[in-house]
Amino acid sequence: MKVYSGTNIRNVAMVGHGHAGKTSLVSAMLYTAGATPRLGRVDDGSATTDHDEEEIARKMSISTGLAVVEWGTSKINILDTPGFSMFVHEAKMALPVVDAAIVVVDGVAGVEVVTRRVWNYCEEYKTPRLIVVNRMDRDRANAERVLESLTNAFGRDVIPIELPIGSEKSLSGVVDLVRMKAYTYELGGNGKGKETEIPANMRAQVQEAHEMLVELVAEGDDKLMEKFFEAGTLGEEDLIPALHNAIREDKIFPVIFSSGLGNIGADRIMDFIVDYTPAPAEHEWVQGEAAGNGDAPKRHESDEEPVSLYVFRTVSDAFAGRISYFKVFSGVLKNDATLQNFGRGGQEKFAHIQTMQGKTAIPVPELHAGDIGAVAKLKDTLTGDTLGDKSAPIQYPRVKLPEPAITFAIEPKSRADEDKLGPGIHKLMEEDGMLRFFRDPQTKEFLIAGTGQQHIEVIVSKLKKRYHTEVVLKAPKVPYRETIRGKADVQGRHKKQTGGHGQYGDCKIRMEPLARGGEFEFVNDIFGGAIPKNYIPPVEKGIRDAAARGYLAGFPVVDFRVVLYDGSYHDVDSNDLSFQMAGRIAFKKAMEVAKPTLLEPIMAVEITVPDDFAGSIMGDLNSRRGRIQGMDNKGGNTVVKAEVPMAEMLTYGVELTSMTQGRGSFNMEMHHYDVVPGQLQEKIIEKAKAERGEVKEEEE
Ligand SMILES: Nc1nc2c(ncn2[C@@H]2O[C@H](COP(=O)(O)OP(=O)(O)OP(=O)(O)O)[C@@H](O)[C@H]2O)c(=O)[nH]1
Ligand SMILES: [Mg+2]
Repeated sequence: MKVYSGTNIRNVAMVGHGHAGKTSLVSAMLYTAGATPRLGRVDDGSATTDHDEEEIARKMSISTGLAVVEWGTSKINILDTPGFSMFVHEAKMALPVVDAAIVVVDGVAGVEVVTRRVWNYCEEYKTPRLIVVNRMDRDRANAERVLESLTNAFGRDVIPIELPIGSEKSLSGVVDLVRMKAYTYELGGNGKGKETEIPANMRAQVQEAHEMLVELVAEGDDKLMEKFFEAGTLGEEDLIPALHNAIREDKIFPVIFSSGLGNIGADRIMDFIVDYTPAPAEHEWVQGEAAGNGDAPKRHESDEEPVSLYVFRTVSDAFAGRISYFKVFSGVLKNDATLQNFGRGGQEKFAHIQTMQGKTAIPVPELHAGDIGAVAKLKDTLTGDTLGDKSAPIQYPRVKLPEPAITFAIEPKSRADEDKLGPGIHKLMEEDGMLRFFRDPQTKEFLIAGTGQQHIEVIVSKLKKRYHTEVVLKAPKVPYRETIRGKADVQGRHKKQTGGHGQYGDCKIRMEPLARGGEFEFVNDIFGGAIPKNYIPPVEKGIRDAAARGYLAGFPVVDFRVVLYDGSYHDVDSNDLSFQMAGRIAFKKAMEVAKPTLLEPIMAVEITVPDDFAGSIMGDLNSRRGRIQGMDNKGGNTVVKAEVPMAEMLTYGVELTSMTQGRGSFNMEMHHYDVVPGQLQEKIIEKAKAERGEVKEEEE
């Protein structure tokens, strides 16, 4: 592959709702540009950017794939991102390294939930957008209706710069509303459009759409406006650069039409990318984060600046090891360069730099500012890291990801699996920013958290196939706690004075509840040496130990205060251990009278569903003991905020998917602890005791 630089580089991300045909369109572009010998298909596992085992098995993208086409004098790096809601954070992670997003919309469904989601990501990153209405060959595909849904959702700056010729099975080409030319294709052909006359029956419609476009472009530019008023129209020599600028500035979002499967219009998408989306060099600069000294360095995407690059993706390949995908934001990266990792310290050697065509590496001698590449075997570099010329430090901002929405307890199937589990998951975490693995300090279970049921299923499958580790998933145990609602005033005395060296400890305590979140407070209120100073910490320790082991059902006791106010000791027989025992006995006696009760974690949940589902979602939340906190309407979607006990949400992801035909999404985080209703307490206590095989501890 040739070396490209400056204005000959384009970086785009394919984004959009699942199944809109992003991956198929990438395959169509590759085939049309001669990069692959035949048209790859998602359905038979031959699509270049869905090459992972899991992607092929599930016929959907799971992580961002990279493809590259040489089109005319330009090189286009294409990042194919997943559209399924559980993996759509990958689209967000791609945006900082591209200069435009290709928003792919289904020709039948129009704007969908994830279309809006990725649109919002683009707004956040100010990413220029080109909208492709794909799958126009399908039954009931309808250009007019999809355009309407687009302008309804995203405003009147969304405007067609093409119109389709024919529809559904008779789709045969497109009319370019800028150049006013028609192109026809053979369905399933080589993808090269043949220039022809605009069909006579479309002329009036085309003329009208052309005028609308010209007016919108002229509106944004005073000089063009004048010219437009004088001449009554604008030529393509004016229109193309003006559109290019308007798109770069997010003032216009043009719409074109295609069929990925039928290979219609892929050549036009590449033409449009080259003509209308900005080259990296057109950005004024790329902003780094403020450094320790308060300076926020920035770089022009120019070969003249010191080399710097940002790692946006990491893959743990079972054979090649770790592969890091990066964008060169400034300077020229030469093969075999040694660069500094600014976040972690340490240096990395870039041996065998390459550009990726799906899973295939193509070696390159150097990569210029604005280009995207990959390298294997960096030692300590992970996604989000910035590396570069040691003398010119900079750190590009990392992408903020949401918190995981679902947690499972994970258990190895066998002893052999146990040893492999940790290392395997840690490898997977390198490539997956939404995967979490930790041990619950209270229940001692290993937990695995992710974006949803299917995400976790993918992880389990990867563990099995890549790392030959088999696991069992279970709903995680709810981390209940215990507390008190009443007061107590008790004595705890530990005495064993029969023969030999005796044991003696004695304390009097008051116990009272604290506000939620108050944890534990110990107050020493001993006057006159009823207990010598050195025996007071042992009393506290005895109480803490007993509280950690729980009273009702083995859950830690929290939110209470203990005041130690009296006691007695024995000159010979008293020691640390005896006072610890006295503390434990006092604690238990106090719990008997202080009205112990169970606490459960309450989650703050935010659920987004299409409006039609709002009613049933709220009803369902009620049955989960949820408390609705608010409701919001966001263009066709209802956002419900609620507080719901964690115990009722353990498998919510699956249930939400089935309640909303996969169109709902949710997020939740720990909010506070609250008292478990009486009738549930008994069940939980019984169950916990049974699980522990509880034998009541002997009174000391
Ligand atoms: N009829 C028709 N089917 C298409 C077209 N493009 C894609 N498909 C089919 O639609 C399905 C989804 O296509 P993909 O390319 O995987 O869609 P995607 O947007 O990459 O989906 P995710 O990766 O899950 O976000 C596959 O079965 C394709 O064969 C098209 O233009 N016309
Ligand atoms: Mg895909």
